[in-house]
Amino acid sequence: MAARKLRELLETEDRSLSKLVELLAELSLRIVREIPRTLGMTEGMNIYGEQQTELDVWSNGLLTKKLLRSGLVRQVASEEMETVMTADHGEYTVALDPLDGSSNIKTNNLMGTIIGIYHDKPLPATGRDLLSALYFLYGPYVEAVVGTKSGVYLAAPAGRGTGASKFISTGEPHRLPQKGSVYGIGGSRDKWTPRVHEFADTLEKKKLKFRYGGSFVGDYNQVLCSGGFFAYPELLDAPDGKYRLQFESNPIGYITERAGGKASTGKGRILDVEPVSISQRVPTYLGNKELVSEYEDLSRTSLGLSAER
Ligand code: AFP
Repeated sequence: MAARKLRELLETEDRSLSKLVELLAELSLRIVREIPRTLGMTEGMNIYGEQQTELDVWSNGLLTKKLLRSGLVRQVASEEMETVMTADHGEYTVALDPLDGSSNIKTNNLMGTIIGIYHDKPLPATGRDLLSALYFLYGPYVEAVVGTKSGVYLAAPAGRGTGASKFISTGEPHRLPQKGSVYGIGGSRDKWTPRVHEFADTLEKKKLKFRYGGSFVGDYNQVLCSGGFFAYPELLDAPDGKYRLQFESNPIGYITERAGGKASTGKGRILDVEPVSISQRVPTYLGNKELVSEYEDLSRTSLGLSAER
């Protein structure tokens, strides 16, 4: 299949969605340009008690303002805001993690922007209702990973022109490789539950290579491209793990399923979790179907065991 501009590829599915993704792609390139100029921390905390970087605040402001003024988006919720923001009109609802992995700024490691797009659904919403989900990975190059009902497209700003028109995709939907070769698991090892330890041992025995950098988009992208398993699991002191259902687990879970993989809370499908609040967290297990199912089986059989290792 011939290389295609991302905008044109999405236009064949839905004209307005293509315009929205075009705007997001443009903004992602602005965020990347801003990274070296805005390296500091703020005094502020987000609603989860995490200290915000200047770039968290700046990118949240940029995305929220531009989306609400676009005429396309009626509601925006963000990991960095306590309340859902509303515009007078627009057909889409957007859930944002404006700068995932922002604590990686000081070490110049991977970061990204995660976006869930719904058609006219109030937030919080179930992942089942997502129309599209995407992320931009800020690595050696900016990569757009866009999941829609027809599949997952990877694109890089390798074309001519400015902003979003530059993003070029092979035009072929991406699938998780059948046999996985890498894995990553977040959280401190001393806080992993016995079943998470046991499953990490299983993955080692299967000769998967451990790769972990502390940014969801960066770590997940390795699994999407090489196949394998990625989790931010339940922890002994945080049974719901770290990831926010609306802003992290649902969008990446959607992309995983569209690429032929599986996205689980350890007990069931992430996209089926009924949301109880905008800030809700869920344990998150993603990757090749057989591996995620194997973890679910282990989880079922070990339920009721003591948390001591
Ligand atoms: P920050 O945005 O504060 O850097 O958090 C990033 C994150 O939510 C996610 O991107 C990482 O996978 C995870 O935290 C890393 O957490 P640990 O440091 O606990 O492994």
